[in-house]
Amino acid sequence: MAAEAENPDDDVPVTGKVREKLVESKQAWAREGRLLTGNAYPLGGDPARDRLPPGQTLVKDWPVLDLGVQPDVSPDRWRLRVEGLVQAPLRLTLDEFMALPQTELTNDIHCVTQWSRYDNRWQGVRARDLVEMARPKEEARFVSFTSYDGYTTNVPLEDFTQDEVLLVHSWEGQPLTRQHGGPVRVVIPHLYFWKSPKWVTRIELLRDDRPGFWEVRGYHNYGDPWREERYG
Ligand SMILES: Nc1nc2c(c(=O)[nH]1)N[C@H]1C(S)=C(S)[C@@H](COP(=O)(O)O)O[C@H]1N2
Ligand SMILES: [Mo]
Repeated sequence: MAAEAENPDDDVPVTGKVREKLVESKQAWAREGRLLTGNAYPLGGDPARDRLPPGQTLVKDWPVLDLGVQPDVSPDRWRLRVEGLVQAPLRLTLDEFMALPQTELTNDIHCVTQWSRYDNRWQGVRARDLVEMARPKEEARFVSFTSYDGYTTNVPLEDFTQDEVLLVHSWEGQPLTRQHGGPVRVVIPHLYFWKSPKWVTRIELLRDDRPGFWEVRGYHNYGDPWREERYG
């Protein structure tokens, strides 16, 4: 998977190989509807009452999940672009990103492979602030993310601009490690964690939705953990 070859300063070395077997087995699970409990909200698990979504198990450690490829994004090479249907496209260096207003938030994360982790303390920049800086055009409805490992995912713009959505550079007061997506990843805590791209470099605003890596391989297009939207 190539990084942005047309921009030499965006080019970062990638180590590891995409684990095709893992991708295949996750795809097969999606086809078979594995892990579904049939206890989804609104008939089962209730977000107002239960902190843990249906079918999830609480973990203390923070698992690492990716395609087997971990890009080595040095801080001086990292760029964040906000483009597409915007009036003022952004292209930020890490220093410029760190100089934006900072927010600290604590929230829970839920992975489709059934682990959840409570009380993750993040520091970063609110997604909404970034989007406002880029001045979205009227027609913008969806967001497509691209990462340095070639991973893509998608969410509606109105989900990306919710209060609790951050582009994070720190976790528990420490810089986000490379394995968890450092220097900067997205965290969208109200959706399954595959919707939170690590090593993010491009945020594109779109009129029409553009399903990402897992979305075209059988995962749900939206991914609400309370409704057990694991597969689509
Ligand atoms: N760039 C990128 N982002 C990604 C992934 C990936 O493979 N590449 N995997 C997704 C999945 S499936 C999950 S569960 C979370 C895992 O994040 P973690 O390794 O920090 O727990 O990252 C998501 N974001
Ligand atoms: Mo995941």
